[in-house]
Amino acid sequence: MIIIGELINASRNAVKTAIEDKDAETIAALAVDQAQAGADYIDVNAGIFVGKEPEYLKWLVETVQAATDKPCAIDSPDPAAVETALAVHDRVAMINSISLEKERYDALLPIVAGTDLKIIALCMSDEGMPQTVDDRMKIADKLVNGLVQNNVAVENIFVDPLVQPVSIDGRYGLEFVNSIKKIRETWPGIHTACGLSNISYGLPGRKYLNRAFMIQAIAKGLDGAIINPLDKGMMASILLAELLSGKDDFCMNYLKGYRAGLIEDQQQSGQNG
Ligand code: THG
Repeated sequence: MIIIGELINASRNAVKTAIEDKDAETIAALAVDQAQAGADYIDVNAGIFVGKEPEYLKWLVETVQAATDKPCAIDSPDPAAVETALAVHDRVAMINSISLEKERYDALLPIVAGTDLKIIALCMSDEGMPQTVDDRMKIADKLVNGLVQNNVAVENIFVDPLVQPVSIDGRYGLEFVNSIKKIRETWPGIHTACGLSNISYGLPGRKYLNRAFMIQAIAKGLDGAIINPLDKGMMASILLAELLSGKDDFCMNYLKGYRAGLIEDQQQSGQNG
């Protein structure tokens, strides 16, 4: 599983304050903690700051890079902000994300064309949110073809079929995981990713729903996720699902996680139970 740590997001109050105060120490600690917990990419999102997003995103990238050796996932729909952040990024970044929304697509495509950047392709268009597997596949088809025709390797594309709350429509979970399966069958070598926690929006007991959903998605082939890697219960769920889906040769990752104390009753350990 390719883990994208979600915690450096200005929609979280502590992060919003840290950005406004240019408090590099707080941001650096979030980057280091997530990297140590297993994050492969550190998501940076300053989307709530209208007008200042490019400046703030650049500072976040600089601060994260000074603190860890992990690359960033640059989380913005604004091509100007992406470009500013990329200019100071000194490793292979992930762009989060391109979509089929025309303005965003037209501006981001030239930025990623012919590069070896990792790119999340979000299944969203100007026609609104996709509902079914078919809706998602139609958007994914255009996104993947557009990227490949512009010399982006299939292996660098992460299709995000878009998670929507199961409290709004009881089929949203199913449509999502079935899309994961279809995407992985349609384009061998392609990756998938998602922001998972939307599934539980509007319901109590969110972390349990998120973990169960993660297990179902991994069973269908999900291999990337934007999550809180400090949630030990979620990290345990990932290890268990990958082991049971034939993705953990000789149980190596499971045993490593066990030794690190992930596989235990989270309530008794007092961690994120
Ligand atoms: N797809 C893609 N990118 C995305 C999303 C997506 N980026 C934004 C979002 N969705 C994913 N990122 C977050 C970031 C923070 C939170 C949720 C999703 C969040 N965190 C908890 C909080 O603030 O309380 C903290 C985590 C915890 O303690 O459990 O809410 O769908 N491509």
